[in-house]
Amino acid sequence: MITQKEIEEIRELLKKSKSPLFLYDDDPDGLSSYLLLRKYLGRGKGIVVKSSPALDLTYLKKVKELNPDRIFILDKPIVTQEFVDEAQIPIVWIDHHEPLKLEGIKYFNPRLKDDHDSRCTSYWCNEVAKENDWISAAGIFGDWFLPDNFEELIRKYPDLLFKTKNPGDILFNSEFGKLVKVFSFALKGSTTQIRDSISVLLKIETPYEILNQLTPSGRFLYKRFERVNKEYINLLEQARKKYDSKKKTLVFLYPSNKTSHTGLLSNELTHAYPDTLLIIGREKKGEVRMSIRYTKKKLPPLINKALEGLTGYGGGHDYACGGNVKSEDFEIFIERLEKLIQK
Ligand SMILES: [Mn+2]
Repeated sequence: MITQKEIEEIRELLKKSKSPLFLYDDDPDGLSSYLLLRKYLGRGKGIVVKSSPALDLTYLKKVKELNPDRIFILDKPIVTQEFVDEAQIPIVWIDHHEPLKLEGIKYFNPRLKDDHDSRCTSYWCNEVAKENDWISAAGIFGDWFLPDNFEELIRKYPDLLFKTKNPGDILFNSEFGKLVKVFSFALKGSTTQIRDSISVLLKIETPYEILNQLTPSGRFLYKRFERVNKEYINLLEQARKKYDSKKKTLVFLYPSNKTSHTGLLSNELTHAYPDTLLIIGREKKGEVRMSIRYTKKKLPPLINKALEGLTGYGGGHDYACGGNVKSEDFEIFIERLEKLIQK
Protein backbone atom coordinates (compact mmCIF):
# COMPACT_ATOMS: atom_id res chain seq x y z
CA MET A 1 0.00 0.00 0.00
CA ILE A 2 0.87 3.65 -0.14
CA THR A 3 0.91 4.70 3.53
CA GLN A 4 -0.99 7.62 5.02
CA LYS A 5 2.37 9.30 5.60
CA GLU A 6 3.18 8.99 1.91
CA ILE A 7 -0.29 10.27 0.95
CA GLU A 8 0.40 13.27 3.14
CA GLU A 9 3.76 13.72 1.41
CA ILE A 10 2.11 13.70 -2.03
CA ARG A 11 -0.41 16.27 -0.78
CA GLU A 12 2.38 18.55 0.43
CA LEU A 13 4.31 18.22 -2.83
CA LEU A 14 1.17 19.19 -4.71
CA LYS A 15 0.45 22.19 -2.52
CA LYS A 16 4.02 23.41 -2.77
CA SER A 17 3.93 23.35 -6.55
CA LYS A 18 2.92 26.63 -8.19
CA SER A 19 2.87 25.36 -11.77
CA PRO A 20 2.57 21.58 -11.78
CA LEU A 21 2.38 19.53 -14.95
CA PHE A 22 0.39 16.30 -14.88
CA LEU A 23 1.35 13.63 -17.39
CA TYR A 24 -1.24 10.89 -17.27
CA ASP A 25 -2.03 7.61 -18.95
CA ASP A 26 -4.42 7.38 -21.86
CA ASP A 27 -7.26 5.53 -20.11
CA PRO A 28 -10.01 6.18 -17.55
CA ASP A 29 -7.71 5.42 -14.59
CA GLY A 30 -5.08 7.87 -15.83
CA LEU A 31 -7.68 10.51 -16.64
CA SER A 32 -9.49 10.11 -13.30
CA SER A 33 -6.20 10.45 -11.45
CA TYR A 34 -5.53 13.71 -13.25
CA LEU A 35 -9.03 15.07 -12.68
CA LEU A 36 -8.86 14.28 -8.97
CA LEU A 37 -5.52 15.99 -8.35
CA ARG A 38 -6.13 18.92 -10.70
CA LYS A 39 -9.55 19.64 -9.19
CA TYR A 40 -8.13 19.39 -5.69
CA LEU A 41 -5.26 21.77 -6.36
CA GLY A 42 -7.09 24.17 -8.65
CA ARG A 43 -4.05 24.83 -10.81
CA GLY A 44 -1.66 23.13 -13.21
CA LYS A 45 -1.57 21.81 -16.74
CA GLY A 46 -2.30 18.32 -17.95
CA ILE A 47 -1.12 16.26 -20.90
CA VAL A 48 -2.42 12.83 -21.77
CA VAL A 49 0.48 10.56 -22.70
CA LYS A 50 -0.46 8.60 -25.80
CA SER A 51 2.85 6.77 -26.25
CA SER A 52 2.30 3.32 -24.88
CA PRO A 53 3.37 1.88 -22.52
CA ALA A 54 6.36 4.17 -21.84
CA LEU A 55 6.68 7.86 -21.12
CA ASP A 56 9.87 8.66 -23.03
CA LEU A 57 11.78 11.48 -24.71
CA THR A 58 9.00 12.15 -27.24
CA TYR A 59 7.32 14.23 -24.54
CA LEU A 60 10.41 16.19 -23.52
CA LYS A 61 9.87 19.10 -25.90
CA LYS A 62 6.33 19.75 -24.65
CA VAL A 63 7.52 19.52 -21.06
CA LYS A 64 10.30 22.05 -21.66
CA GLU A 65 7.87 24.43 -23.37
CA LEU A 66 5.49 24.38 -20.43
CA ASN A 67 8.36 24.66 -17.95
CA PRO A 68 6.54 23.39 -14.82
CA ASP A 69 8.13 23.50 -11.36
CA ARG A 70 7.17 19.87 -10.76
CA ILE A 71 5.91 16.97 -12.86
CA PHE A 72 3.35 14.47 -11.60
CA ILE A 73 3.27 11.29 -13.67
CA LEU A 74 0.05 9.35 -13.17
CA ASP A 75 -0.65 5.72 -14.02
CA LYS A 76 2.06 5.31 -16.68
CA PRO A 77 3.44 1.75 -16.50
CA ILE A 78 6.91 2.79 -17.70
CA VAL A 79 8.97 5.97 -17.48
CA THR A 80 12.41 5.95 -19.06
CA GLN A 81 15.50 7.03 -17.13
CA GLU A 82 16.46 9.32 -20.07
CA PHE A 83 13.21 11.20 -19.64
CA VAL A 84 13.91 11.78 -15.96
CA ASP A 85 17.53 12.79 -16.62
CA GLU A 86 16.80 15.13 -19.51
CA ALA A 87 13.74 16.79 -17.99
CA GLN A 88 15.76 18.19 -15.07
CA ILE A 89 12.55 19.00 -13.23
CA PRO A 90 11.51 17.35 -9.95
CA ILE A 91 9.24 14.40 -10.70
CA VAL A 92 6.63 12.57 -8.65
CA TRP A 93 5.41 9.28 -10.13
CA ILE A 94 2.27 7.59 -8.82
CA ASP A 95 1.53 4.21 -10.34
CA HIS A 96 0.27 0.69 -9.62
CA HIS A 97 1.90 -1.39 -12.38
CA GLU A 98 4.90 -3.61 -11.86
CA PRO A 99 7.44 -1.55 -9.88
CA LEU A 100 10.48 -0.16 -11.68
CA LYS A 101 13.68 1.34 -10.32
CA LEU A 102 14.57 4.84 -11.50
CA GLU A 103 17.07 7.35 -10.18
CA GLY A 104 16.19 10.89 -9.16
CA ILE A 105 12.43 10.54 -8.87
CA LYS A 106 9.86 10.36 -6.06
CA TYR A 107 8.06 7.11 -6.64
CA PHE A 108 4.80 5.97 -5.07
CA ASN A 109 3.56 2.48 -5.92
CA PRO A 110 1.50 0.23 -3.60
CA ARG A 111 3.28 -2.85 -4.95
CA LEU A 112 6.63 -1.74 -3.55
CA LYS A 113 5.43 -2.86 -0.10
CA ASP A 114 3.00 -5.58 -1.12
CA ASP A 115 3.09 -7.09 -4.58
CA HIS A 116 -0.57 -8.10 -4.31
CA ASP A 117 -1.77 -4.57 -3.69
CA SER A 118 -2.33 -3.24 -7.18
CA ARG A 119 -5.11 -0.81 -6.29
CA CYS A 120 -5.53 1.78 -9.03
CA THR A 121 -3.77 5.10 -9.35
CA SER A 122 -7.12 6.88 -9.10
CA TYR A 123 -7.73 5.13 -5.77
CA TRP A 124 -4.54 6.66 -4.36
CA CYS A 125 -5.21 10.04 -5.92
CA ASN A 126 -8.59 10.01 -4.21
CA GLU A 127 -6.83 9.26 -0.93
CA VAL A 128 -4.93 12.49 -1.55
CA ALA A 129 -7.87 14.60 -2.67
CA LYS A 130 -10.80 13.01 -0.75
CA GLU A 131 -13.36 14.94 -2.77
CA ASN A 132 -14.85 13.04 -5.69
CA ASP A 133 -15.28 9.35 -5.01
CA TRP A 134 -17.32 8.94 -8.21
CA ILE A 135 -14.38 10.09 -10.34
CA SER A 136 -12.02 7.62 -8.74
CA ALA A 137 -14.67 4.88 -9.07
CA ALA A 138 -14.83 5.52 -12.83
CA GLY A 139 -11.07 5.03 -13.03
CA ILE A 140 -11.17 1.88 -10.92
CA PHE A 141 -14.00 0.19 -12.86
CA GLY A 142 -12.22 1.21 -16.05
CA ASP A 143 -9.19 -0.79 -14.91
CA TRP A 144 -11.48 -3.77 -14.24
CA PHE A 145 -11.50 -3.60 -10.44
CA LEU A 146 -14.18 -2.98 -7.82
CA PRO A 147 -13.54 -0.01 -5.54
CA ASP A 148 -12.92 -0.60 -1.82
CA ASN A 149 -15.96 1.54 -0.97
CA PHE A 150 -18.23 -0.19 -3.51
CA GLU A 151 -21.10 -0.74 -1.02
CA GLU A 152 -21.01 2.88 0.05
CA LEU A 153 -21.10 3.94 -3.61
CA ILE A 154 -24.13 1.69 -4.26
CA ARG A 155 -25.94 3.41 -1.39
CA LYS A 156 -24.96 6.80 -2.74
CA TYR A 157 -25.79 6.07 -6.37
CA PRO A 158 -28.46 3.32 -6.22
CA ASP A 159 -29.77 4.16 -9.68
CA LEU A 160 -26.32 3.92 -11.27
CA LEU A 161 -24.80 0.87 -9.57
CA PHE A 162 -25.79 -2.56 -8.28
CA LYS A 163 -24.16 -5.30 -6.28
CA THR A 164 -21.90 -7.64 -8.21
CA LYS A 165 -18.51 -9.30 -7.94
CA ASN A 166 -17.71 -8.73 -11.60
CA PRO A 167 -16.52 -5.26 -12.67
CA GLY A 168 -17.60 -6.18 -16.22
CA ASP A 169 -21.25 -6.11 -15.08
CA ILE A 170 -20.82 -2.51 -14.00
CA LEU A 171 -18.85 -1.53 -17.08
CA PHE A 172 -21.23 -2.99 -19.61
CA ASN A 173 -24.60 -3.30 -17.89
CA SER A 174 -24.95 -0.31 -15.59
CA GLU A 175 -25.54 3.42 -15.90
CA PHE A 176 -22.25 3.98 -14.14
CA GLY A 177 -20.57 2.02 -16.92
CA LYS A 178 -21.76 4.69 -19.33
CA LEU A 179 -19.80 7.18 -17.27
CA VAL A 180 -16.63 5.13 -17.68
CA LYS A 181 -17.23 5.25 -21.43
CA VAL A 182 -17.68 9.02 -21.23
CA PHE A 183 -14.20 9.16 -19.67
CA SER A 184 -12.77 6.75 -22.19
CA PHE A 185 -14.28 8.58 -25.18
CA ALA A 186 -13.13 11.98 -23.86
CA LEU A 187 -9.64 10.73 -24.72
CA LYS A 188 -10.54 9.94 -28.36
CA GLY A 189 -10.49 12.20 -31.39
CA SER A 190 -8.37 15.17 -32.38
CA THR A 191 -6.06 16.97 -29.95
CA THR A 192 -8.53 19.86 -29.81
CA GLN A 193 -11.50 17.59 -29.13
CA ILE A 194 -9.60 15.86 -26.33
CA ARG A 195 -8.49 19.15 -24.80
CA ASP A 196 -12.03 20.55 -24.88
CA SER A 197 -13.59 17.42 -23.38
CA ILE A 198 -11.11 17.33 -20.53
CA SER A 199 -11.41 20.99 -19.67
CA VAL A 200 -15.19 20.50 -19.54
CA LEU A 201 -14.79 17.38 -17.39
CA LEU A 202 -12.89 19.49 -14.86
CA LYS A 203 -16.06 21.55 -14.31
CA ILE A 204 -18.34 18.60 -13.62
CA GLU A 205 -19.45 18.07 -10.04
CA THR A 206 -21.71 15.03 -10.09
CA PRO A 207 -22.19 12.04 -12.40
CA TYR A 208 -25.83 13.09 -12.94
CA GLU A 209 -24.69 16.31 -14.55
CA ILE A 210 -23.41 14.18 -17.44
CA LEU A 211 -25.78 11.22 -17.43
CA ASN A 212 -28.94 13.34 -17.12
CA GLN A 213 -27.46 16.23 -19.12
CA LEU A 214 -28.29 18.69 -16.35
CA THR A 215 -25.85 21.48 -17.33
CA PRO A 216 -24.30 22.73 -20.60
CA SER A 217 -21.03 21.01 -19.60
CA GLY A 218 -22.83 17.76 -18.92
CA ARG A 219 -24.73 18.02 -22.19
CA PHE A 220 -21.52 18.67 -24.11
CA LEU A 221 -19.90 15.54 -22.72
CA TYR A 222 -22.98 13.41 -23.26
CA LYS A 223 -23.22 14.49 -26.89
CA ARG A 224 -19.55 13.69 -27.38
CA PHE A 225 -20.15 10.29 -25.78
CA GLU A 226 -23.05 9.59 -28.14
CA ARG A 227 -21.05 10.48 -31.24
CA VAL A 228 -18.05 8.32 -30.37
CA ASN A 229 -20.30 5.56 -29.06
CA LYS A 230 -21.97 5.20 -32.47
CA GLU A 231 -18.60 4.44 -33.98
CA TYR A 232 -17.73 2.13 -31.10
CA ILE A 233 -21.00 0.16 -31.26
CA ASN A 234 -20.50 -0.26 -34.99
CA LEU A 235 -17.07 -1.85 -34.40
CA LEU A 236 -18.45 -3.98 -31.59
CA GLU A 237 -21.19 -5.37 -33.85
CA GLN A 238 -18.65 -6.18 -36.57
CA ALA A 239 -16.40 -7.88 -34.05
CA ARG A 240 -19.25 -10.00 -32.65
CA LYS A 241 -19.75 -11.52 -36.10
CA LYS A 242 -16.21 -12.91 -35.93
CA TYR A 243 -16.98 -15.13 -32.98
CA ASP A 244 -16.24 -18.75 -33.82
CA SER A 245 -18.21 -20.84 -31.32
CA LYS A 246 -16.55 -24.12 -32.39
CA LYS A 247 -12.97 -22.97 -32.03
CA LYS A 248 -13.84 -20.61 -29.19
CA THR A 249 -11.96 -17.78 -30.86
CA LEU A 250 -12.69 -14.26 -31.98
CA VAL A 251 -10.22 -12.56 -34.31
CA PHE A 252 -11.12 -9.07 -35.44
CA LEU A 253 -9.03 -6.60 -37.42
CA TYR A 254 -10.17 -3.06 -38.20
CA PRO A 255 -8.52 -0.26 -40.17
CA SER A 256 -6.00 1.96 -38.43
CA ASN A 257 -7.51 5.13 -39.88
CA LYS A 258 -10.40 4.66 -37.47
CA THR A 259 -10.14 5.79 -33.85
CA SER A 260 -8.55 3.10 -31.72
CA HIS A 261 -11.05 1.37 -29.48
CA THR A 262 -8.98 -1.74 -28.96
CA GLY A 263 -8.80 -1.52 -25.15
CA LEU A 264 -12.52 -1.12 -24.60
CA LEU A 265 -13.43 -3.61 -27.33
CA SER A 266 -11.20 -6.25 -25.75
CA ASN A 267 -12.78 -5.69 -22.37
CA GLU A 268 -16.35 -5.76 -23.59
CA LEU A 269 -15.80 -8.83 -25.76
CA THR A 270 -14.01 -10.67 -22.93
CA HIS A 271 -17.08 -10.00 -20.82
CA ALA A 272 -19.46 -11.17 -23.57
CA TYR A 273 -17.38 -14.22 -24.59
CA PRO A 274 -15.51 -15.55 -21.56
CA ASP A 275 -13.07 -18.43 -22.15
CA THR A 276 -12.57 -17.29 -25.73
CA LEU A 277 -9.25 -16.53 -27.37
CA LEU A 278 -9.70 -12.91 -28.32
CA ILE A 279 -7.52 -11.02 -30.74
CA ILE A 280 -8.36 -7.44 -31.63
CA GLY A 281 -5.97 -5.65 -33.93
CA ARG A 282 -5.31 -2.90 -36.38
CA GLU A 283 -3.10 -3.09 -39.41
CA LYS A 284 -0.62 -0.28 -40.00
CA LYS A 285 2.51 0.02 -42.11
CA GLY A 286 2.77 -3.69 -42.83
CA GLU A 287 2.23 -4.87 -39.31
CA VAL A 288 -0.67 -5.81 -37.09
CA ARG A 289 -0.84 -4.33 -33.61
CA MET A 290 -3.10 -6.30 -31.39
CA SER A 291 -4.55 -6.97 -28.01
CA ILE A 292 -4.74 -10.63 -27.02
CA ARG A 293 -6.98 -11.99 -24.27
CA TYR A 294 -7.52 -15.46 -22.93
CA THR A 295 -8.56 -16.37 -19.43
CA LYS A 296 -7.95 -20.13 -19.38
CA LYS A 297 -4.18 -20.31 -19.91
CA LYS A 298 -1.28 -17.97 -19.27
CA LEU A 299 -0.63 -16.12 -22.49
CA PRO A 300 3.02 -14.95 -22.55
CA PRO A 301 4.60 -18.41 -23.05
CA LEU A 302 2.00 -19.33 -25.71
CA ILE A 303 2.58 -16.08 -27.58
CA ASN A 304 6.34 -16.56 -27.54
CA LYS A 305 5.95 -20.06 -28.88
CA ALA A 306 3.58 -18.93 -31.63
CA LEU A 307 6.02 -16.19 -32.64
CA GLU A 308 9.00 -18.50 -33.13
CA GLY A 309 10.67 -17.70 -36.44
CA LEU A 310 8.23 -14.87 -37.16
CA THR A 311 8.80 -11.13 -36.98
CA GLY A 312 6.96 -9.76 -33.99
CA TYR A 313 6.78 -9.47 -30.24
CA GLY A 314 4.22 -9.80 -27.52
CA GLY A 315 3.92 -9.57 -23.78
CA GLY A 316 2.10 -8.07 -20.84
CA HIS A 317 -0.05 -9.68 -18.20
CA ASP A 318 -0.92 -13.36 -17.78
CA TYR A 319 -4.35 -13.11 -19.35
CA ALA A 320 -4.08 -9.86 -21.31
CA CYS A 321 -1.23 -9.12 -23.67
CA GLY A 322 -0.27 -6.68 -26.34
CA GLY A 323 1.56 -7.71 -29.44
CA ASN A 324 2.85 -6.85 -32.82
CA VAL A 325 3.43 -9.05 -35.84
CA LYS A 326 4.30 -8.48 -39.50
CA SER A 327 1.14 -8.57 -41.63
CA GLU A 328 2.38 -11.48 -43.73
CA ASP A 329 3.02 -13.50 -40.54
CA PHE A 330 -0.34 -12.73 -38.98
CA GLU A 331 -2.26 -15.70 -40.30
CA ILE A 332 0.33 -18.27 -39.29
CA PHE A 333 0.64 -16.63 -35.88
CA ILE A 334 -3.11 -16.99 -35.33
CA GLU A 335 -3.17 -20.59 -36.54
CA ARG A 336 -0.39 -21.54 -34.15
CA LEU A 337 -1.98 -19.73 -31.23
CA GLU A 338 -5.31 -21.45 -31.89
CA LYS A 339 -3.58 -24.84 -31.85
CA LEU A 340 -1.65 -24.02 -28.70
CA ILE A 341 -4.76 -23.20 -26.70
CA GLN A 342 -6.44 -26.49 -27.76
CA LYS A 343 -3.59 -28.52 -26.29
MN1 LIG B 1 -4.31 2.07 -14.03
